[in-house]
Amino acid sequence: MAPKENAMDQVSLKKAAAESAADQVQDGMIVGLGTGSTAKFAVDALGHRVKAGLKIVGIPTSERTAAQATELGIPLGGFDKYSHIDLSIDGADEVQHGTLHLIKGLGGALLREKIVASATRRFIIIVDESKLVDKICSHCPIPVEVVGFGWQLTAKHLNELGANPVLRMGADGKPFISDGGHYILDCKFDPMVAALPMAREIDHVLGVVEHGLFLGMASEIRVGTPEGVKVINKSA
Ligand code: A5P
Repeated sequence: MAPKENAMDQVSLKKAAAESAADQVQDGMIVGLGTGSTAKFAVDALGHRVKAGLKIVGIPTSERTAAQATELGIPLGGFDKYSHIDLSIDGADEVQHGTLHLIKGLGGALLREKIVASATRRFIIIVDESKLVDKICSHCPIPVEVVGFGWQLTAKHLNELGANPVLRMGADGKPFISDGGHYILDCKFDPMVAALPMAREIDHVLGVVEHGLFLGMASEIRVGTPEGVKVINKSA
């Protein structure tokens, strides 16, 4: 298949997964709105449903998503008013078969994404098949959000864990700054079967704000495949 055709297919598979997740949203729900190219389709679909009369409040995981949702007329709220979220829909960079552990944050929104996910009752992840892996860190680095002050020392300590950290740069050639005002170190560890020990090690590095390992958080994965959207549940 020609690369362009292949890319088009991937877009429609992401869209199908996103729309199937948006169909799960019901009237009256507080909904976590994810960030990234797949989550964007889910927010679009919710925008259409809101125009058709669906009553929800969205809690966005980034300034980007907040702008998109506002444009679409989706009412937004925050944790000043709501302490739980009924359902969140977000993408992922890797999903581990079996455990449903995730890497998130290549889009730079991992901190807010994790806060939203942690308050969520049903966390639906939408991906195409290319995101499914047997080992965490098979294709992607683990994004680690760090404070700017002394980031070089934080990087050094992460490197001692085998992270090979690379400071993420923005399109302007300057360090990428997250919505929380932090830097991101992309950490390409060797592929691992058990991610929990590494998550604990990263948690203890001074200067780390949060990392992109989302362990045990996903309730279900909706995978866009050429045969239709496949749903993988946590217990499966
Ligand atoms: C944003 O910070 C990320 O966690 C995204 O949700 C993740 O990178 C998936 O993005 P895509 O749907 O664009 O692949």
